[in-house]
Amino acid sequence: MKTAIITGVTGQDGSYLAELLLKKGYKVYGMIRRASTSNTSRIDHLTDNPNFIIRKGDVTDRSSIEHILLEAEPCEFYNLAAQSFVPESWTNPVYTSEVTGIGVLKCLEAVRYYQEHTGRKIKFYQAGSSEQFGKALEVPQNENTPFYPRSPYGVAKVFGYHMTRNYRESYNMYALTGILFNHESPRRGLEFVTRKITHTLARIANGEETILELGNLEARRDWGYAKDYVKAMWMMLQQEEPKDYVIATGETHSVREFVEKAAEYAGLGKIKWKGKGTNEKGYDENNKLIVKINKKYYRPAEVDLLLGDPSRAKKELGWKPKTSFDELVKIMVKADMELIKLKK
Ligand code: NAP
Ligand code: F7E
Repeated sequence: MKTAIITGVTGQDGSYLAELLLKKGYKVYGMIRRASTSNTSRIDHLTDNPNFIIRKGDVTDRSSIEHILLEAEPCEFYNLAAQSFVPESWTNPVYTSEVTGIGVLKCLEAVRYYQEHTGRKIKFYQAGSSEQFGKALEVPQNENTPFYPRSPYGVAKVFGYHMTRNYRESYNMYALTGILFNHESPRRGLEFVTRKITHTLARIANGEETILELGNLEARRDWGYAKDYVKAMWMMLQQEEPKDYVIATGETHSVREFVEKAAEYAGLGKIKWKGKGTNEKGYDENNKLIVKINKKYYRPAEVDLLLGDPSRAKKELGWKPKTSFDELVKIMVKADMELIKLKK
């Protein structure tokens, strides 16, 4: 039986990856950190599985990583833990660097030490991000595109990427970074733009008096489906040779397009836009105000256009995204419509 450790198992990707590995017959150790109230809603359905083991830990505490390694004796280690919300990284840049950047180094050091002292080998996956490309120096972005991060989060991910590569090259470790473009799902946190849109529009469609307040409608992202993307993480670690891979759909859409599509799926009709810039407003088919702009959602430095080129992953891993942009929006709207109705 193969054993894997997942840090960040309570998050969107961690929960899907845990499901995938359990289905493949793995024993999965999920690292969770202490919270004053329960935050395990994404993995509660897995806790009855005897092959799913939860252990307390924190990637800023190397000893906690070592304890889990010694108990689990894994063959794969997926480091998904991060302070992953970009705006928060301007509010708490040092904290973000400690978790999202130095946390990677602590995992790598713990794995290196474990390997040296036990003689066992571990395959290490680092959750990299398209935010490493930031103010992209070429379009589309591939594994050779230079990095130009635009937030403390992006900088921390670049640090994690270089450390992972250096541990691979210096210590001959099987360690790689998946450079994943945005991927979404009904399990996405509510503050990220896609889920904020689908959840708020579902509330509006359900008769709640609320307005969707957004920032930059023109920002463009390459959005895929998280379930497709965790498969790519696993596929990367099944290769003979450790290599970094870009995982993306190769398609880009604006925040505006996402809102328009989501409104249609939520039964609010075609949005009519009026006004310009921060005064722009969106109305549903009954001329009810449903979208407005709030300056506070603009960022100090924006990443205007991210578009990935997943050719290497297609060729070498045989991976390709299965879920289209339209399907993704539909899945998310449907799930939020059901969730809101359940809550009522
Ligand atoms: P997420 O939902 O925000 O999950 C982050 C996870 O990290 C949560 O389980 C969180 O635990 C945990 N965590 C935070 N700080 C920690 C610490 N100090 N020690 C241990 N665990 C900690 O993120 P996601 O969307 O699943 O993304 C997974 C990874 O991929 C992250 O590294 C993210 O930066 C990266 N990434 C995501 C995307 C994307 O589009 N989703 C794209 C590229 C890269 P709590 O539940 O306790 O907060
Ligand atoms: O923003 C614009 C905003 O917060 C997307 C993380 O998983 O993917 C994610 O980072 C875009 C930005 O994701 C609002 O300005 C407009 O241009 O959903 P987001 P992100 O910053 O791209 C990368 C790959 C990661 O690695 C990260 O961990 O949408 N936008 N209005 C808004 N964004 C938010 N959050 N809220 C708004 O109201």
